[in-house]
Order: sequence, then structure tokens, then C-alpha cells
Amino acid sequence: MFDTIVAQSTPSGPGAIALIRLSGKFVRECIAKLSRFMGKKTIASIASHTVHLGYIVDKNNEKIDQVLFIVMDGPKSFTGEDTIEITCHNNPFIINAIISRCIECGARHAAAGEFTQRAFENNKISLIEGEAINDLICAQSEQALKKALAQVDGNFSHYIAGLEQDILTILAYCQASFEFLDQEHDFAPQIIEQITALLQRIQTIKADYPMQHVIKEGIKIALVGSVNAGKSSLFNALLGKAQAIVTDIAGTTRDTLYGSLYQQGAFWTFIDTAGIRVSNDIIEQEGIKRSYQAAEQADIVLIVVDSSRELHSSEIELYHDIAVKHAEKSIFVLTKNDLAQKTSAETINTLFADINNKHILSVSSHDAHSIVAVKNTLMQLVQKIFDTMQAPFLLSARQYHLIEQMEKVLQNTLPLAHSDIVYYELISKELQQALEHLSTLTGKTVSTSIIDTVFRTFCVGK
Ligand SMILES: Nc1nc2c(ncn2[C@@H]2O[C@H](COP(=O)(O)OP(=O)(O)OP(=O)(O)O)[C@@H](O)[C@H]2O)c(=O)[nH]1
Ligand SMILES: [Mg+2]
Repeated sequence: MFDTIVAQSTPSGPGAIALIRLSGKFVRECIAKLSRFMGKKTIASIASHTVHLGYIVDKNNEKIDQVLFIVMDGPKSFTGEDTIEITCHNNPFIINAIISRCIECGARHAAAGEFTQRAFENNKISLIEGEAINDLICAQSEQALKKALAQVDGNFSHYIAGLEQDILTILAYCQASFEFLDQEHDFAPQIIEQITALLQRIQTIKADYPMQHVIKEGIKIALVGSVNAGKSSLFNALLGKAQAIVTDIAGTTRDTLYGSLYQQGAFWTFIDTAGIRVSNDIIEQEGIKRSYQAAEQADIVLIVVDSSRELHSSEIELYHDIAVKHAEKSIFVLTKNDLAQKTSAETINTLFADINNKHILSVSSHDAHSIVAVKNTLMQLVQKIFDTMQAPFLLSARQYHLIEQMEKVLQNTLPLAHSDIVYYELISKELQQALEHLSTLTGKTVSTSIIDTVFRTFCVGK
């Protein structure tokens, strides 16, 4: 039996209305004490899944607010329990007064994620769907939204059910091998084939995991290069505002600066960095260290080169190192093309001939057209990143870890199946272990502490 919990479900902040949700066995009793309707209507006489205009009243029967009551008896509700949602006016004093009144009448404050946890405990959703709801709330990009929605629809649960079915089929082969032992029937080839196919499917979804942060947190684009190359000017032009300080003094930017744009359904975060050069200044040295770190962490690196002067030999070496290290994700951007050109795209091609498939752009931060050209190239690269992701779902760290464990167990079975004497019993044991990992993944056999950890990452009211 669950007690009645209450919380504001809509975020605090401006807006016309707010939603307060109550769930538990005694919601109707609780609301009976604090509600008033037109005529003779009472909360007890209201049919489930209907909406009613009424008032919240205090203990002296004074009106607190005119509200809508949305009544949903369990199990046909999000939590699976009797639920009443109150739509009230979005004023923090009214919201606090209503929640306090609910508490006076027997409810208690909901903990973070408690509504979704109840939905899970009442078998309304799987643990995977629960985690996806959290992703949905926190989604920073359209892609994240789409993927989290697909997960709530059960895409990932389907995938897991498929894996479970395949493991059960292999287990059936092992079982059959015990029964046909005398007839020398060899099931090993089928077992090997099926396990190999399973491992391939697991590897496909694992491959996307390192890139998932791009969907969840947005794309990071670092601007690196020599001092005075024009990084901060380009950073400002891309953002469309003068965020970074620009001067003709070499070494103006000392720290990493972040600025974001919403583009193509995703966040692009540009990172302006300290210009790279040999320096004895410890503050500048620390800044340069951070420039390298920014390039490491970025999904795309803009290697910024001042085209209005020739590169020194030490710079060529430095640019070469960066370009080689980040070849897959780099674009050379030749700045200041409104001035006389001393370093051209051909120069870059000749100097860095060993780096294949270079993207080279020539821009002026003072010219809006060239900034559009940089953005268009970035859009194509971002699209490529999204296109390479195959799985239609997002994995949490918990899910990834369990899938990895399952992969290890399945890998253990291959040598057993390949051996001269096939150890069907040992293979069965390993497969059962794999099934256990799957059960933990969906939450069928998951421990309470893990459930708590999953739902505590939610906000209150969900
Ligand atoms: N003509 C012209 N001048 C530019 C352009 N971009 C930058 N500059 C000038 O070049 C100088 C250095 O620009 P910044 O953007 O501060 O260069 P930076 O790479 O951030 O320099 P540090 O922060 O010192 O590493 C400034 O005087 C800018 O006005 C450009 O496209 N055209
Ligand atoms: Mg700068």
C-alpha cells in the first residue's frame, strides 16, 4: 500500500498555469477535505477520467484558487494508482498554499522521481522506459527527444526482448544436445553461428555509445591555433555577439570561453581557446594546456590559421601535430581573407600533404557570407555524426555496463563451443548468466538500491 504523494509537476517559472499531481490510495479522501464544487457535486461522486472545475479551500472553507481537477483512478493512470491532477494558476504563493493544504489533508511531499518509480513498481513501465522518461525531460536536442521518445515507446525493450529470445533459442540447442547425446548430433555449429550473430548486434549498439553525449549534451566545437590568428573574432562572429575580448595583442585570450547556439535541432557549443605559443608565463601555459584539452574533448576542431602572414617553422610543426591528432574531426579555417594573402589553401595543402581529405575554408570574420559558409560546413559535419549513429535509442551508463557484461559472458561461450568436446553444460550456465544481466537491464530482478539510484536522478514531480 502506497501513501499519497504530492508535488508540482510543471517547472517553476513564468506561465499561465501550473500542474500539481497527487497519487496514492487515499487521493480522493485527501481531495475531499480541500475541494469545493458547484452544486452538490463531491469528489466521491465524480467518475474516473473526467475533468471538473472547482475550488481549493483552506481549513476555514476560504477559497485558495479556482482550479481544474483531473481525476484518474488506478490502474489506468501514469503511476497505476489513483491519481488526481490539479491545474491551478501559476503563482508560487498559490502553488505553495495548495501543496501545504494537501499535506494538511494527509499527503506528503513526493521525493525526486517517485511518481515514475511508482509507475515502475506497479508494472506500468519497465526500468528502461523509466530511464527514458528522465532522458525525455532532460533532452537538450531534437535528436535526444526523438530517441528518448522511441525508448518510451519500447524500442529498446523490444531490442532486449529480441536478445532474450535468441539466448533462449541457444539454450534450447544446448538442452537438445543433452537429449541427443547418444546419436552424436552436433549442435555446436548452430550455437556458434547464433552467438556470433548476437555478439555482432551487441557491438553495433555499443559502437554508438561514445558519441551519445553529442545527442544528449550537444556538439562541442573548439577553435584552436596560434596567438592572434583570429580565433576570438571568429568565435564572436559565429555566435553573433561580442562575447570574447578581441585585440591585436598576442595572447589576449587566456582561458577557455564557451558560447552556445541552437542550430539544426541541436546545441552547438563553441569553445574559444588561448592562442598556442611557447611562453614562460605560467598563467598562459595553463591556458594553452586547456586549449589542447578543449581540442581533445571537442567533436569538431576548427584549426584557425592567420592567412595574412606566413607560418613560422615552429608553428607549422604545432599545427601539424594538432591536425594529425584530430584528423577525423578537423577543419582548417584560414582567417583574415579580406587582407593580402600570404598563406593560402594551396600552402596548407603543400605543408600538410600527408593529411588526407582536409577541409579548408577561407573566411573573414568581418564578412557575414563567409561565416554562413563556415556554419554550412559545420552543419554537414554534424549531420554526418548523427548519420553514423545506428541504434534508435540512448543508453545510460548503467545499461551500457550491463550490456558489456553480457557481451563478456557470451564471448566466454565461444571457446567452449569451439572445443573438441563441446561443454554444453558450461555454455548453458554462461547463457543463464547472460539472461540474468538482461533481467537486471529491464529491471525484472533489479535491486532496490539500483532502482533508487535510477529514480533519484529525476526531478521532483515526475
Ligand atoms: N582584417 C581582419 N582582421 C581580423 C580578422 N579576424 C581577426 N582580426 C584581427 O586580428 C587580431 C587578433 O584577433 P583575435 O580574434 O583576438 O585573435 P585570437 O586568435 O583570439 O588571439 P589570442 O586570443 O591572442 O590568441 C585583432 O586585431 C582582430 O581585429 C579578420 O577576419 N579580418
Ligand atoms: Mg582570443
